[in-house]
Amino acid sequence: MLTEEEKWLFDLHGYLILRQVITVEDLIHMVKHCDRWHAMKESELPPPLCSYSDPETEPTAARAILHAEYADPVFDRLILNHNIMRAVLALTRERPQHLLSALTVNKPDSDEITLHSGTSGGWRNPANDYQAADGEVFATFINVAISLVDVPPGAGFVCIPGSHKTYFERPEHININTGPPTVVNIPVNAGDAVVFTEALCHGALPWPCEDSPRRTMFQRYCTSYASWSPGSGPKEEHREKISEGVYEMKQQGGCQGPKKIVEKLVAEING
Ligand SMILES: O=C(O)CCC(=O)C(=O)O
Repeated sequence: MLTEEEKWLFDLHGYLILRQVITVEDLIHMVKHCDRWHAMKESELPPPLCSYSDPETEPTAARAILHAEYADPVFDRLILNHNIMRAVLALTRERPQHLLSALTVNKPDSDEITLHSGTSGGWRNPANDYQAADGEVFATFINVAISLVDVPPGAGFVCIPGSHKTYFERPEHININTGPPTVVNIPVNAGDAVVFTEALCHGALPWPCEDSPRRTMFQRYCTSYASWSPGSGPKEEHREKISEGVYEMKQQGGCQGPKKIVEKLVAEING
């Protein structure tokens, strides 16, 4: 699924940039829906859409609207996007579970997104692991940041390349503004995706454009047999709003055999 060079890069850096993973039509559609939903109050969002934090009570937090796939088929099919699944299937050894989608808007006055990872703070989350072995790369928790806008240099995603394998605690003075070679900014174009393991130390630089916000769709996947959180899995009460394949992709599963949707995706991607 991943080329030898992609595996080498992911092992070295902890992330991979996938260029132009969605069509221009889907991109335009997603931006339109993103702007429409982000203009709504929390109570106006179509269920089960909801925000991490209600903008009325936390106005400076970058608002992330969850579960867009239940409200629109273009967001539903994004979860099974072949260009993205190629990486997710390889990284999970064909045992993926879709955990959460978060359609996020960052404005110049949004709170800073400080450096963090699933392994920082002196606590190593056993469900957030990275390994390379048997000629493959393996990650149990993957975040895919699909940018819906062009992100200029000096804004957006930053990370400490290689930090997914770090043993030592990060010195306190290292932060999102530290700059290269320690903290690297990844400018992308609309339609590009950054696939990274949550074990990678990452954050984001403030958004500079007053007239147009940064819009990103974050898709989170884990290995289907890792118990990430008790509530993970499809929302049964809204089951009819998502496709059969996405429903299965959201289910937990054993490590023994691949899900049917995975077999289908592998056959389609391998052509
Ligand atoms: O805005 C970004 O690019 C960083 C987002 C982030 O830190 C996360 O999704 O965990």
